[in-house]
Amino acid sequence: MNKIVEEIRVLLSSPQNIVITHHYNADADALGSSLALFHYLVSRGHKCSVVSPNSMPDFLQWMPAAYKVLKFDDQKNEVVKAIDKAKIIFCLDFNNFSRTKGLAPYLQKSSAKKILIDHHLNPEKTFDIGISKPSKSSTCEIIYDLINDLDDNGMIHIDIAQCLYAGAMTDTGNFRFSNTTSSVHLMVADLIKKGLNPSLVSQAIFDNYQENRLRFLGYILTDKMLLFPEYHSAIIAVSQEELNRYKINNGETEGIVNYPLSIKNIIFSAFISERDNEIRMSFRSKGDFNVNLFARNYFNGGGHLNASGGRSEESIADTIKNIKEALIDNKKILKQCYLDLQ
Ligand SMILES: [Mn+2]
Repeated sequence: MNKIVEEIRVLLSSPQNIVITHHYNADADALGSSLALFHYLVSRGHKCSVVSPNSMPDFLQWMPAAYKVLKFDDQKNEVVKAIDKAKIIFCLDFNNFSRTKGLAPYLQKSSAKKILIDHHLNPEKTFDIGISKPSKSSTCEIIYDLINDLDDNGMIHIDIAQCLYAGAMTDTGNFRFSNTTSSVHLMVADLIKKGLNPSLVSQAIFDNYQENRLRFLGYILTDKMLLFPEYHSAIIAVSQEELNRYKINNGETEGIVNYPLSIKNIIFSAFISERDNEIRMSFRSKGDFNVNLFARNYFNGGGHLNASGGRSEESIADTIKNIKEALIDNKKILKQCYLDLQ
């Protein structure tokens, strides 16, 4: 028997006050895994709150019980109260407290047992119990495994299934990325047997945008995508002014970084956006080009082998320049990774 699972089994053997939290700017995996775990723990008789560092994007509001999520940026008192009462804090889809921004000090000073459940590389060693599985498609899949390991597969109802599917679908790029394992397909098969309708979840996430988001996409792919064929790379950078002009909200740029990878010879893509005086960067790759390392080495970030993020304190123009220099540094590796894919 797995020691960590047994420890969690003991912790959950009597009703507890529990907080579930995830990283800043929640995506479908962060929110989906949190709400799936929430529904499961509530069914088992625990008192549970999901706490988010900031407000969630519109395309995730459909998730069952999303309206109950407490947001630190505008419900600070309720969040602090929930953390004070908690005996257990589940930390999902991040492995470094700094990823929760303003919420981090409250989580760190809490005396609750902190349980990490995550699939990013290089976890921080500050959690009491850790399930860190970078080989898994998503945190949602690890939550599914945990529920199974606790012998509660029969408790997975439709709300849990929808949340789990949403995270696994988006973190695998609709089951296209290299993290699309047999285990994630087996999970999906089981969820469908339990009544999940995959196309409803897919529509709720991907077919719910306003016109402006598609116009924006057209604009940036036409006018803003820079290609560097010699490095098999692409960079897209958008300013705050451009986001304002197209009324693009937080979260609505999600996934845009993947578009350049559909070009035949491109194996690395960077998306840079300026918001609230901060430059955020997303990196994606195909094959063996390690963007976790790339983000760590050059941009104070990290993530997975083929998907990562970073930050820049500099202007957009200087950030583009820095990425280009990093690409020059990696020219040989990029070429080799490209050739390996042919
Ligand atoms: Mn994830």
